[in-house]
Amino acid sequence: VAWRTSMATSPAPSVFGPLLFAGDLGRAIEAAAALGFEGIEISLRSTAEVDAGRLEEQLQVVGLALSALGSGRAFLEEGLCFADPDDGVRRAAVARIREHITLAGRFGALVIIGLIRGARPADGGAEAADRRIVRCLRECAEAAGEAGVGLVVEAINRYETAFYNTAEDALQLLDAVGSSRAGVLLDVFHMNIEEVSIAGAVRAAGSRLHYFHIVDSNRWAPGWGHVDYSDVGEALRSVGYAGWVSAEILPRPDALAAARQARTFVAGWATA
Ligand code: LER
Ligand code: MN
Repeated sequence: VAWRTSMATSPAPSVFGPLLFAGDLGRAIEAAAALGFEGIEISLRSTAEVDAGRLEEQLQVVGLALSALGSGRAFLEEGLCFADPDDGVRRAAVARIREHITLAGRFGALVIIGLIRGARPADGGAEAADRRIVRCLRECAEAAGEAGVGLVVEAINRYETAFYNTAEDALQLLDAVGSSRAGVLLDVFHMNIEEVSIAGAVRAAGSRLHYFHIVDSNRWAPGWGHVDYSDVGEALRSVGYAGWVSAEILPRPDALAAARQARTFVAGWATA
């Protein structure tokens, strides 16, 4: 197998921790290319944070792809989300994703639907919040379909959101949305908290697994925690996974050391 390896970064510093070289896209691109990554993933609050033409040029020079655009920062930093009872907030959240889709289309990248779903239902109205999420996501899936862009729904642990914590939850959301094109994103950090078995979750997602966040139990680079990655690799192979493995990891002990560990780790792991 040849999983393509990516590294998650951001053009701006963020309260969202597991990003490398956040605030310095140039440095992120340079480091990723030098270490042998094939792509970068960009966590974007808004597409206004990047100049698409310049990004295209920067990536082209070093031969990197854009694997995916993250969207959680729009929630964490601005409170935009699908679950919000306020129409205007939901519309703004969907508008952001539409902009992400347009930008992603230019690069053949996926768009990640994670925390943009929201964190908690307002006033305990879980079912109403859920209906809003499904409706918003349906709109995004339609826009993505028209643009030929892939959407991935990420399962996120219970401490960050009440909505869709496990692979099974994320698969159910896809079913509710009814999009055959959208897939799930599984993140080893979240799976370590939520799943009975990480390998089991990967197998349950099967061909609907379209993107994968590699990271260890402590959110450090893979290999620096206690996840059994040989199990994870075997599960990915068993479902014929052929997508990206993207390192969404804390910059510990520092960004460069973390990036180097992730890249070196994948080199050994993916061929084991
Ligand atoms: C994002 O990829 C993630 O893993 C979440 O914890 C926050 O969006
Ligand atoms: Mn993730």
